[in-house]
Amino acid sequence: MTLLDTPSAATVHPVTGTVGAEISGVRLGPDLPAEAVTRIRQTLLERKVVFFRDQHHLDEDGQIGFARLLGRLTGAHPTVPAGDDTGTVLPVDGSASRANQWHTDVTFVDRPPAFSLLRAVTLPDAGGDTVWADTTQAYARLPEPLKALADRLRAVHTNAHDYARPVPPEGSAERQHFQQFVAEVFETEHPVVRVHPETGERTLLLGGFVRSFVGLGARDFAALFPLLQDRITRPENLVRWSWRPGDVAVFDNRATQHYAVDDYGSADRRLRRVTVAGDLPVGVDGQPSIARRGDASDYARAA
Ligand SMILES: O=C(O)CCC(=O)C(=O)O
Ligand SMILES: [Fe+2]
Repeated sequence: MTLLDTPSAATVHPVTGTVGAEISGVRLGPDLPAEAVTRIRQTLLERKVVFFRDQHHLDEDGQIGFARLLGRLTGAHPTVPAGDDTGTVLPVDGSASRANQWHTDVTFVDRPPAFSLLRAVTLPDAGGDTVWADTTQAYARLPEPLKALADRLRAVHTNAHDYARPVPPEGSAERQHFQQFVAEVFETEHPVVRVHPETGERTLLLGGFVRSFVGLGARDFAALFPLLQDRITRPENLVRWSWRPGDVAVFDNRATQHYAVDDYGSADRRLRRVTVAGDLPVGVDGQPSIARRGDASDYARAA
């Protein structure tokens, strides 16, 4: 018997063959029964992303309270100011920034979040989907020689990463967000293959904050990074979600990357994000990640 047919009030509906599941029959909130929390967590570890429709009752406190059932929270963000009094909610607003770049959340610090929870607030009439990639499946689907190569690589991640993109125009909301984002520079060395602390599975840790590979020059990095990153974003590893009002998505940030599709023009699109604190990643050789610049201990221990 797999998890997908364990009896419970919560019903699990796979969205693709391997990644993503919609869970129905639960009303999210701080007082969710322990049995439902266990089932959600197990489904999350198995399917990497879980979706809940029609959570119209869920307000900001409810989102925070539910997130706490999955673990201690981080601060809203290491550099971007929180959007609430508790200091744990990150406003996601298309007028300030659009995450149309593949990434795992906050990998530029030494302890990236374990889980991210997104709650839809205002959505465009059409478009504005989010796509997730399963980095565990991506690793499992690598040919053996590429696994062996990845197993031994370490990468440097930084939030001052966006050299390739033009700096937004002065005075714009995008410029203000960009300046906040890079106000303090963080740099962390992570293993490219991480052993997941809860499942023991090997999973690729790359994404848009990676700037270099340890021991390799810029040319080798430029050749090798796309080779591995493009394996992650193959369609077999993806799940795409079309948001509706009342939706909540929770993802295992240790086993996914995501991308916010920027196809909704000037329409309003706002979500609220809360993140659950994560461990220090460890590579297949047992070597942990190393913070090289910036102190994110306040962010990781927040609330
Ligand atoms: O806008 C989205 O769908 C996702 C934004 C994002 O990357 C995040 O909140 O971590
Ligand atoms: Fe993100």
